[in-house]
Amino acid sequence: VQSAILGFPRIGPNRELKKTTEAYWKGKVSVEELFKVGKELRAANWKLQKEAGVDIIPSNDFSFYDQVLDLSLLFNAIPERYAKYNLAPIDTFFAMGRGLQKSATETSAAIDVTALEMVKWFDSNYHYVRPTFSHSTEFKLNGQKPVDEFLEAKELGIQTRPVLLGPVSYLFLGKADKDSLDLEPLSLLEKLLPVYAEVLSKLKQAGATEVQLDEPTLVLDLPQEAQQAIKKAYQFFASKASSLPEITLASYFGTVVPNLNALKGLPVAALHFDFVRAPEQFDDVVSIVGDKQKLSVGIIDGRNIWKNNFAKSSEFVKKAIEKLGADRVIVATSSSLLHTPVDLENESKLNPVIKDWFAFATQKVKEVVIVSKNVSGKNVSAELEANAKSVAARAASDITNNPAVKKRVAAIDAKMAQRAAPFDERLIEQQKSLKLPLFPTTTIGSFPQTRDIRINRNKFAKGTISAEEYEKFINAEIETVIRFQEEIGLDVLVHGEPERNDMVQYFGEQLNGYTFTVNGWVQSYGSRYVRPPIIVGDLSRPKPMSVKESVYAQSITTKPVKGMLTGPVTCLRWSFPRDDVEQKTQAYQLALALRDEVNDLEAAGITVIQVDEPAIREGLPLRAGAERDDYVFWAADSFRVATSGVRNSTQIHSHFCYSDLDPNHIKALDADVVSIEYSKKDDPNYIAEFKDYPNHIGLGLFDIHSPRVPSKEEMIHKIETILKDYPASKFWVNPDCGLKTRDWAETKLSLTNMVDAAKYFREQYKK
Ligand code: THG
Ligand code: ZN
Repeated sequence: VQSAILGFPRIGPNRELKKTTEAYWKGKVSVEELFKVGKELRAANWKLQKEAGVDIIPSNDFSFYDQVLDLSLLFNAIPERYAKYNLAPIDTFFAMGRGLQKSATETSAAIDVTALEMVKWFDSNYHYVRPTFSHSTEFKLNGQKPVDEFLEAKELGIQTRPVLLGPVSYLFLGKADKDSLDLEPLSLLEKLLPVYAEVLSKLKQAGATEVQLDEPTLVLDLPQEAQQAIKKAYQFFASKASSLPEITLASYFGTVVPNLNALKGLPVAALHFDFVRAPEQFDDVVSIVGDKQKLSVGIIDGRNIWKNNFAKSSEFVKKAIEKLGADRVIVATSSSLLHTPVDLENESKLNPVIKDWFAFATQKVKEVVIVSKNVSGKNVSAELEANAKSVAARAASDITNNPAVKKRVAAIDAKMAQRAAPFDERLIEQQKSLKLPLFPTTTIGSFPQTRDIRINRNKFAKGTISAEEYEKFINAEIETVIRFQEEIGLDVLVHGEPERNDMVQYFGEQLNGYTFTVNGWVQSYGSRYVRPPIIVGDLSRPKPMSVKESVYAQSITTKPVKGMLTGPVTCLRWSFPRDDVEQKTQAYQLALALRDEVNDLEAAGITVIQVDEPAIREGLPLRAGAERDDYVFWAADSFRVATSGVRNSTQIHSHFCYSDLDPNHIKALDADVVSIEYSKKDDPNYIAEFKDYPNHIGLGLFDIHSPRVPSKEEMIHKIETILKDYPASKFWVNPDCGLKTRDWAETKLSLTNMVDAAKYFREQYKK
C-alpha cells in the first residue's frame, strides 16, 4: 500500500520564504537570491519526505505567493493592466498578487495597479488570488514552472508527482474581469484544455509518470455545467492519454457524494477523497471506483494538528483494501499539509504532556508512512503502541475538562442573545451620547505594526524588559496613534493594538483552555502568516483581556475610543479547534468569555465596542443543508451572546473583511454598525444587497492589503455611487480592514484622503 502527500508547507521551518520575499520586495535581495531560497526550500521538503519513506511526493506545491496565481501566470491569464508594463514574469506575478505602485524614474514610466481579488480558499484561512478573465484572455504557456520544479527534484534523485489545480476548479474559482462581465469563466474550458494538456505532456516528456490534479470544487454544490465540465475535461485528457502522465483526481474538504455522477466512470488513474472531513462518503465513493482505478484514502488530517489515531485509520484503510486490493489503495493526507505548521520539533515551550497530542506537517508525513506500513502488514508495533498510549492519555486528561464552563454554557438562554431594545431605539440613545457628524469616520482597529513594536513585544515575551517598561512603551505607542487620529480628524478613535500580535492569538493567550506554539506558522496569504493558537480544553476568561489599553487610550482623548475584540466564531475558526467537542460548543464557551469582556469594557467607560467576525463567512459549511442552517444560527447567536449584555447607548460595531457574506447572516448579528468591504467593488448592485439592512454600514473604502494609496477623488467617487440610492445618514467611512500590515507613510496619506472625502460630503449635505 503506497503512501502519498498531497502538498507540503512551502514557508520553511523558520519562515525563510517570507523573509526573502519581503526582502526582495524591498529591493534588499536580488532575484537570484530569491530563487535560490525557493530552490533550497523545495529541496529540503522533498528530502524530508523521501527520508521519511513517502512513496508519492508532490512537486509544484511550492509557490512564491500562491499556487492559483502560479497557474494564472503559467496559462497567461494576465490582465492587460499588468501585462502592459512588461515586467519580469516574477514581478508581473507579484504585481497581480499585491498590486504595485512606483513613481516614474528616468528610465521607466510610473506604475500604478491594484492587486487582483484575494479570496478565501474554501473554508480555510488560506487565501488565493482569484483568476480573472476577460474576452481578451489568450491562454498559452508562459514558462513551465511545474516542469522546472519536477526536473529540479529529479536531479536530486527524487521522483515526484506534480500537483496542479485542475482545469475546472481553476476556472470555476475565477471570475470575469470588470471589462467582460458577461463572460462565464467555465465557457473558457475548451480554450484552456489544450494548453493544460501541453503542460501535462511536457511533464511526461520530462519523466513524470503521474500528476495530481486537484478539483476541490467537487465538494461544493456544483451547477450542472460544472459537473459536465469535469467529464469533458477528463475525457479530453483521456483522449491524449498516451502523451500524458497518469492522473490522480483529488478532492478535499468535504464530501463529493452530491457530485458523484460527474465522477462516475471518469477516465483517470486514481481518485482521492477526504475521509477525515467526510468519512460518511466511503461506501458511495468506493462504489464508483472503476475496476482499474486506484483509491487514495485521505486519512491524515491536513487541516488540524491532532495526532492521528493509527488504529482507527488503519481500520478505515483496511475496509478499502478489502474492497479494492492492496495494490489499488493509497494512504494519503486528507488535503495538502499547507494548512498545518511545519514541524512540532521546533516547539520548545509546549507542555510535554500536551505536545504529545499533536502532529504538524513533518510529523504527519511520518504518520502517513506508518499507517501505510501498518496496513501493508509491516511491523510498526512500537509506533502503534506509543500512538495508542498518547490517544488514551488525551482522552482521559483533566486539562481538557472544566465542569464550571460546561455548566455556564448549558445555562445560556434566548434572553442572553438579545439586546434590551431594537436598533431604532438604541440609535437614538447612541446619537445622544456620541454626537457624531454625518459620515462618521473610523478605522478597523490596528495601526502599523512597526519593527519597534515587534521588537519590544518580543523583549517583553522574553523577559528582557520589565512589565513596567513594556507598559510605558505600549502607552507611548497608543498616545502616538491617538494624537495622529485627532490631528487628521477621525471621529471614533482606536488605540491601534500595539500590544497585539494577532487578533486571535492575543485573546487565545489570555484564555484558559488554549495553548500556543512559538513557531507554528501557517501561510494565510502571500508573505503573511498566522500562528493559530490551539484549543485543548474548555475555555474561560480568568481576567480582563483588553480593558487596560482601551481605558488608557480613552483617558487621553475627549473623542470616543472604540474597544476592540475578536468575536467567538473568529476565535474558533482561526484557532486549531478541538476535535473531541462540537465546534458550536467551543464557540459558546468563547462567547461567554467575550461577553464578560464586553461588559467590563462598558463598565470602564468605553461606549463603542467593535467585535470583529471576519471568519464568519469562511465557517459557513460548503454545501447548503441542515449543517449549514445550524451553523448560520449558532454563529450569529454566539455573537449576540457576546454582545448583548450592554446598555442601549453602547454602540456595537462589527467587521468582516470579506464581501461575499449573505446580508441576512449579517442582519442576524444585530450589530449597530457593520463595516463591509467596499474597496474592490464598483458595483452598485453589491451594496443593493444591503438595501433592507436596517442598521448602519461602514464602507470599507480602500484596500489595506495593498501598499497603494487611494486618492480622495477615488473615494469620493465610491461614496457617490451609492448615495444616489441611499440616505446619507446610514453610512460610516473607514478602510476595509485593519492597518497593521501597512507602513505609516501609506497610512497617513490614505487616512488623510479618506477623512477629506468624508468632509467633502459633509459639506455637500450642509447645503
Ligand atoms: N489573523 C488571523 N487570520 C487572519 C487574519 C488575521 N486571516 C484572514 C486575514 N486576517 C489574513 N490577513 C492577515 C494579515 C496580516 C497578517 C496575517 C494575516 C500578518 N502576519 C504577520 C506576518 O506574517 O508578518 C505575523 C503576525 C504576528 O506577528 O503574529 O501580519 O489577522 N489569525
Ligand atoms: Zn478585516
